[in-house]
Amino acid sequence: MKNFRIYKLLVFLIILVISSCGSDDEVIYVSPSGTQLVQASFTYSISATDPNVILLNNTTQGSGEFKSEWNFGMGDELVLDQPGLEELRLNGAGSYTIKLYVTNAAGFTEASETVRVDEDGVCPSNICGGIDPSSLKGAAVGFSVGTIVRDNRLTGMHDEVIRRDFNNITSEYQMKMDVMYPSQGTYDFGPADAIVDYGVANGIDVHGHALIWHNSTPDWVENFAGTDAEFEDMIRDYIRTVLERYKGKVRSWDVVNEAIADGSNELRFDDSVFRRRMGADYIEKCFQMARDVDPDVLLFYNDYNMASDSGKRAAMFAIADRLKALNLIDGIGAQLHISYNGPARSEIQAVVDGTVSRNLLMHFAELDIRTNPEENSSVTALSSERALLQKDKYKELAEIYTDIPTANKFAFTVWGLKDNESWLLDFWGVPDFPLLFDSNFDPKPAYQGVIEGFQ
Ligand code: 9MR
Repeated sequence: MKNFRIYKLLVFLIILVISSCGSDDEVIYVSPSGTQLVQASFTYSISATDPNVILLNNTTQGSGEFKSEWNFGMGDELVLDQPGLEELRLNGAGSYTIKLYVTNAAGFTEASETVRVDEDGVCPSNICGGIDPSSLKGAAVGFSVGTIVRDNRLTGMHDEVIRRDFNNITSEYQMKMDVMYPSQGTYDFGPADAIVDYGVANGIDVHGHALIWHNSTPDWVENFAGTDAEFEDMIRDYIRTVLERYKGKVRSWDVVNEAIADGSNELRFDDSVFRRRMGADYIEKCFQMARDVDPDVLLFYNDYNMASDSGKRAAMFAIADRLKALNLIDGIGAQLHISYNGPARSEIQAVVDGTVSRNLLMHFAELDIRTNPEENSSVTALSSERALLQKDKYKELAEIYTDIPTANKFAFTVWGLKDNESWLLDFWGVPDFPLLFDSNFDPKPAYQGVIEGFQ
């Protein structure tokens, strides 16, 4: 008798644990004898003749008698399941949670599915208009969504968020010359390999950034001891070594980054050892070197302030035209480090229009949107008002990008994952909140803005 009570208590506890651990989709009751178990389940398909109708298929299996009842998620009474497929018409746009309750001698079990409907009818695989709003990459149709990475930020939450939301990665600084080629004849590919391997292992495209950048030149290159011809050979060798190593693994490269001088819109001279040593056509030379090594990898020219500065934009398109005439360039990267209040939509559109009219790929390459750009600002937190203005601006960028012809789309890349990791904090020395996730990896309104803009 005592044993029987303990047995009953144990069964009660098991029922309690199992039912409280189950997800919303799954409530399991077992009989005290452990027999007559049954688990509710169903699938659905969209009717071939009416896009607003789904056909419910009760796939519950179990021994003995059981009763199946539907809750169609429209506030109705429970409806007894009929033999064969059950037809259900879902009229208005929205989400419907359909539940199936199955009862037998052991108790009842339940299964549920949420079905989305838009103006065209039921959304196949819950993706409306081709848009899957549950992630950034899901919402982006026909192009990639990128973020930046470091080799020591590829695990834990970084890894989870990258794999959930992004299908393109750019190394923030570890695939630049000063890291990969620290001294003549000695390469350090450790961090770059880790990043590229991560991309390959996870099916995420890798965008190489950046082969030639005046701001990431190692000292030995700045002070190169040989002749100009030897300098050029050294650069050819460097480009060959890097591109061969990552052939088939890196999909695209920024070959030259930020070649245009602020103010004059001429090529940088004093601060570019490449321009000084290789001549006014050094950009064409570098692109040619890259093309010769890997004709399949996509080659980009990347620069900043292309929207806000029409003079710089013209200078950049002049570079692109020279490269295009030689068939050496595939796309343009517009960095887009911008603010919540500018540049204007029309200025951003002008970058897109110039790129599309040249039949080049458009990379929105280094997106971040400052919320605290005012000089001498004492702001230390993100107000809800600024968060919404930032959302609007991200949405605007996403809309502009989405409207680009498919053949010219490439990637929409945000320069950082979460606010407290942005380069802008050090650069401006004031608090800011420029990215899509807050410091806890929680999506901000800006994240929603991008999803909305992609639709
Ligand atoms: O965000 C990058 C920062 O962590 C690096 O220290 C810096 C130098 O390698 O580069 C920053 O990224 C720059 C990018 O490569 C080119 N456009 C401007 C970016 C911000 O400075």
